[in-house]
Amino acid sequence: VQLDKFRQIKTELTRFIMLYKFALKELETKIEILQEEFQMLHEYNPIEHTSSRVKSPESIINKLYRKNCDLSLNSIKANVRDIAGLRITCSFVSDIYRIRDMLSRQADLTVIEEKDYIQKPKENGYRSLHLIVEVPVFMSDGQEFVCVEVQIRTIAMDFWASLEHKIFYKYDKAVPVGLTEELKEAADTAAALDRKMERLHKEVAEIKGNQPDELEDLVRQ
Ligand code: 0O2
Repeated sequence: VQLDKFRQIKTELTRFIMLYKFALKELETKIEILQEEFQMLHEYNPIEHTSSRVKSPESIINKLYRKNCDLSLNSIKANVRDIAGLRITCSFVSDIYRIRDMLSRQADLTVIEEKDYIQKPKENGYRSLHLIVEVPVFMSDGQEFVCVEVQIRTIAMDFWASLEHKIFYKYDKAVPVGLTEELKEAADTAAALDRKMERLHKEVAEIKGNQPDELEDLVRQ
């Protein structure tokens, strides 16, 4: 009887984790399509790169403990909405919102939460746009809706966040005050760089917009 129970739990768990992997695959495909279409129509790709991960069991359990929730698949599904995570790194801040809008318009995807840490950065300086989106996953025995956390940020925001993450864990979450202040300053410098790059990008786009393109040149000849 115990062996049967064990087998059943194993099957349930495998299926549970698979759902998140499939949800990520679906979202990744959506992003690839947007990238290709954008490149074709605008000769410009707003996405630098993407990465994805499925949260480790240790990290899921830690989060459940932190939130004081019980340990069951239903509780995990309801309380840990970043089991599947997709990170999209863009060149410019305006691209972040452009991608958010493009995703929101897709009929089979629902944005159920948005946290804008760009308009309202965290106290430590962290900036990013976080979306919790729900995507349908079609399995052999029916359809399930699965949550994915999408983090959209610029290269500068990503650079900052990865260093901060390393420092945070190096000091076992007790970062010295001086370092915290310097990190905050670095976050503000990164934000200033983002503003400057955006302005330059717009200037270049305007100049390009006033120049004849290859087709116009061909027609003229
Ligand atoms: P990992 O290793 O990326 O998985 P909630 O889920 O809404 O109950 P939570 O988890 O605080 O609460 O959600 P939030 O604010 O959306 O942040 C979740 C994720 O954003 C984190 O995941 C990080 O990836 C990233 N993040 C948030 N704040 C910071 C920060 O100050 N610095 C850095 N470097 N990253 C941050 P995890 O689960 O913490 O880690």
